[in-house]
Amino acid sequence: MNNILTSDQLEIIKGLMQVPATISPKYFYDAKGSALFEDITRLQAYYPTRTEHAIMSTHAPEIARRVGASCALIELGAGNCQKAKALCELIKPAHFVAVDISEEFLHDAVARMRLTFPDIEIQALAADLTADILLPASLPAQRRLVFYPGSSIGNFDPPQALALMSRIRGLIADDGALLIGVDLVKDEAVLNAAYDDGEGVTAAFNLNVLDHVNRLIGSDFDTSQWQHRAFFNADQSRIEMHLEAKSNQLIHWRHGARSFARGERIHTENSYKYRVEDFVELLERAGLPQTQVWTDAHAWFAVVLARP
Ligand code: AVI
Repeated sequence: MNNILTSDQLEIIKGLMQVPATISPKYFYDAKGSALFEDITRLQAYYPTRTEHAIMSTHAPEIARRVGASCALIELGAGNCQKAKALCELIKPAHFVAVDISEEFLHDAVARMRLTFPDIEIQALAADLTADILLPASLPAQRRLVFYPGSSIGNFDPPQALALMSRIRGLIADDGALLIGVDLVKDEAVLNAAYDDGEGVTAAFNLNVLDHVNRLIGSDFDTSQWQHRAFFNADQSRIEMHLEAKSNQLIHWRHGARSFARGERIHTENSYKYRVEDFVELLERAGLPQTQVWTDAHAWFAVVLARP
């Protein structure tokens, strides 16, 4: 590591120096964190993934009919492209662009997609969704469907979520659409269990961010001295995840240090939960007023198709 800090290092150190300290949830997703997240999606307690999947399967014919064939499909946060695979089978797009922050992860997933769908033009795009999304120049000016599943929109604060929806509105022009999954407000016990599962997988996922940060800034966090905390904050309508110090400690990194008192927390993630009407209003404010909403029998999760 030389003396010039990368933007990741600057961002992490700035967050650690704040009171209370923060680490952006984007640092969850190193190779181990991505694998742990996949484990989370298979947990009984973590209902969002299977509930979204069930909604999409139940309403597949209607979704396909409303979306139409031969569009350019753009998936945000594509990851292993599993969700896009199911959608490609359903709507048979002419083009598919997989967008994700992790280029490495995308590379293999896109290679597998090309083998599965030789007739679809497939491209990978590494992009941070907090900035402008510059689609490949070679993508034809064709009706676009942006697919943003998994309720990842919940990891943005409402103003950031509005900004992202507005950028998506710009990407799809007047004839395109957005298909998005959003997690809904529900019984607190269900929410708390989903983010503090009995098997400790979410705890391992949260703690792993400290190992990743250690590698990124050369710090000396010892994960055995921290514990996972997750709870629903009803005032903010969000799950909050934190790491809480089990002892007083001084954490060093190259050219810096910070002390943490026992019980002090590092805020690592927010996961906002919406009421359907509030999410629809957000879409309207982003210029996407025509909406179709599908939910499950418990109304735990919603899949929304939104158009200008
Ligand atoms: C990626 N994102 C939608 C997940 C969520 O539910 O907010 C991340 C997660 N954090 C803990 N469990 C899952």
